[in-house]
Amino acid sequence: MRTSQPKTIYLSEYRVPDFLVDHADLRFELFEDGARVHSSLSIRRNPEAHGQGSPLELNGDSLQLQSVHLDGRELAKDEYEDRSDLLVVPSVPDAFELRVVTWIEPQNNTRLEGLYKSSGMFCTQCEAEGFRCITFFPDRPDVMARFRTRIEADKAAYPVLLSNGNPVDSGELDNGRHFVTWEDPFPKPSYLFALVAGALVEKNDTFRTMSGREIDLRIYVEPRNADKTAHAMDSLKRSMRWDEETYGREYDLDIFMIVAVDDFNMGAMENKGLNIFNSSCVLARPESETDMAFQRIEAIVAHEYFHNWSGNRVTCRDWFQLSLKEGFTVFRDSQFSADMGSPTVKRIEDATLLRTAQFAEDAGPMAHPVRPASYMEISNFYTLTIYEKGNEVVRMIHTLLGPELFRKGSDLYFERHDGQAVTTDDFVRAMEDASGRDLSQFRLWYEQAGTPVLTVEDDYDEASQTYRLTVAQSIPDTPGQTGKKPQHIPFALGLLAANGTDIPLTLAGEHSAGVTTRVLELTEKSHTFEFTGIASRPVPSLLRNFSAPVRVNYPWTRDQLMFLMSHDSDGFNRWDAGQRLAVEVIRELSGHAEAEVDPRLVEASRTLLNDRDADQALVAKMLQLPTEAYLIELADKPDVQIIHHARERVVKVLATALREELLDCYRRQQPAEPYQVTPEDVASRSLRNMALSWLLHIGDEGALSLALGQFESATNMTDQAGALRALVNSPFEAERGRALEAFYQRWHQDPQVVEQWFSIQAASPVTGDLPSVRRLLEHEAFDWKNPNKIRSVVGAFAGQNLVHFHDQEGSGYRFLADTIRRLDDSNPQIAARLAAPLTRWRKFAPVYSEGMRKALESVRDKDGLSRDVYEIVHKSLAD
Ligand code: B3K
Ligand code: ZN
Repeated sequence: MRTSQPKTIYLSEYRVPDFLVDHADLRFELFEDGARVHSSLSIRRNPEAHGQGSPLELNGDSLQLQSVHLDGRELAKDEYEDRSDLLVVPSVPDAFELRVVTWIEPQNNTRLEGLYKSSGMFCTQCEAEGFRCITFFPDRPDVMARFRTRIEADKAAYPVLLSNGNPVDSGELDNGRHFVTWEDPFPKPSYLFALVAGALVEKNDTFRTMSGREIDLRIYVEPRNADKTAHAMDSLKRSMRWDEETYGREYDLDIFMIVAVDDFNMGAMENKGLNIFNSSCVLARPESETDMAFQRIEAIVAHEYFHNWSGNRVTCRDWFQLSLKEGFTVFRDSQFSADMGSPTVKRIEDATLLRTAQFAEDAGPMAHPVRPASYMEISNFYTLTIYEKGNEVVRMIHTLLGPELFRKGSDLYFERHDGQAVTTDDFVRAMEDASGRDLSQFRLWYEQAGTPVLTVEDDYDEASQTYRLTVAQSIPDTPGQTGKKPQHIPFALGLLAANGTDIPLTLAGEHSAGVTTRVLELTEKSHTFEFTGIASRPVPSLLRNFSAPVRVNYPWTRDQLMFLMSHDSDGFNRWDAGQRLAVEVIRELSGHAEAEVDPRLVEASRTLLNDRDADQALVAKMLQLPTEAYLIELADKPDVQIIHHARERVVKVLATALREELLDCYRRQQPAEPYQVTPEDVASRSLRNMALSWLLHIGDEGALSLALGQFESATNMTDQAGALRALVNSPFEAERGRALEAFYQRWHQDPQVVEQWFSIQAASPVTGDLPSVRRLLEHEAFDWKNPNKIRSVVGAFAGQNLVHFHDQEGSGYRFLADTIRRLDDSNPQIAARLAAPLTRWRKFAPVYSEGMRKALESVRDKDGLSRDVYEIVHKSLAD
């Protein structure tokens, strides 16, 4: 039981390490009842450290220490101290070899940190602090060592033995055992260490780098998944080529390996030369995975690959700098995805995630800057702020510098810091040095939490033909931060003339350059910009392409929004105008059951459905109504039930009014075979499945037979799951039950498909009531030890099925609290993640917030709470 409060770690207390490790020579003896780890470290005092006589301290977690040798001599028990989380050797020379033997139990490791077993294979997850669960080590990213790793295991059960780098030796041992030794020539922090042992099949390919080296590419999977690797392999080759062309970055080892494992706490991990992936983020074939999965896999394969430079060759000095690698790498992968598909759609997807989930995080009790100043448990800081806002911050630098200077900056950064562990400040400095721009005020984006709000006012003077725009910024207070300074914000905008064309933008005192989108730089609390030569009152198109992660308030009329929807040359803002219109219409209905749905929304949707010339990928996005989560985020003291019903009504009104157009759309949108994940085909499938789901929502009999036909004959999972989801959310009870049953019978041997089957039900307002969700937890395919299964039922219920989760009696909250308490002992990282929906309790109307608070308190009162959950719950309940 935890008796004391977990410690807070502060950035301001950062000290360089007292000791450095040049080499780490590891030997793993893997058995069914545990693993013996022999570690031999060449250690020396860090010449830059202050405490020159300081004792050696190595981190450890859940280790059984068997022996310690210093320069070949075994230390007596009184020559070191084994505090469970630290091995202390008080007296050591300036340079020495330390040999430590530990015993660990991977088969009992349910936290999935360090070395553990997943479906019979051994695998590791060391970021952020998992290496200390394997052996004693200075487990911090600024200690970079060269690793040599020998793995020994039973040959029949574990024919494949992998670690980072290149294989340098292998051979047979007694008792049917064998070994392989790997050597990684690049010094790396312990968090990038990886080991895999299992009965895996290998899928091969090669890649010729820009300098002509041939790289051996391998994807390792369990034999049952052998037909699901092609897409990841293609994605990997595209990523490698793209990083050469866009950033001049070439791969450095001779082998690049990916391994798929079923039990994994997150998506994937960029271990040097040996990426380990959650199966659901790497394995796909058209029959069993959806378009969304295909796109996600391409992006994650790219992300992990890009880390080889942004993260591995240049790594983080400490975990406060996490966004140095994550924000930059998300930026790189989103540029890549934009280049591979539709840039506008990618931008819409990124902005949607940011505005729905990161803005909510930034407005809640866990709000923190992109570079946090303190934490209790670093695992809690793999957040949307670090990743997605971090991406936006790098994107703003790209916008301010332009692509050429940004590339100069990234070249300088990689060159200057190759092989080093650095800070976000080093990154910004490289950008400054390469461009000559001063980014000192811009650095506030890393230091200040909270989402800036831009309030825009305008005024047109016909006599002088000038248009004046005043933009004021304010940044809300967040826990521990008040009275914030104005930030440096790139604010892209355009002005539309009455005929829908862009007006050339000339500021007072300038000569016209004919530019129609300008990036204004906001640095003060308020700015007024005066545009000249404006013949009539324009409609402003603000924050084009979402040029900064901010909220914009401007009083567009609904007619202006309709106008922007059809005329704005900025695709993102066409979409955004539609979202704003829909938000207003839904809001207007909230709590007014009898109010009419504004016919303008119906007409705008009709126009979109009929517009065959428009980019169908954008049309598909524009027709999607804002999610409940987004509507809640925008509202003050939201009433979830009211929002849900208002949105439902709009769907019903649209589906009823547009029945013919939807049927026509369904028939028209038939992508050609074979299945391809092009923006066109994805849009086509998305439109037809949307049409189907709207029509089934209103119980349309004609659509029912279309859905049943599609469900039976679909040759890809996007269409099959699309039909299933539409049926599940329809009033056709018998058909719904039969489809769910048939789907499970067909796919029960494929865990990834079963996860979809779980989440379609758990996220549905129709089938996802709490008793039904509880029944899913009893299902034969559910497994409390598998994070994907937990996410697909509990995560889908609490994160997407808002009408049931926010049941006014509080049953959904109590259920989530019970789940968190249950998981806190076995897998604290997953438990802490699941708590996110409850942390927002203060935002909601009292009828909800009371129950949420009580649920949090019941978690707080559990004995022996993990540090992960402790931090989240205590910060959420703090005054
Ligand atoms: N770097 C890993 C995330 C590790 C999370 C540890 N709790 C994956 C990624 O961002 O690429
Ligand atoms: Zn990453």
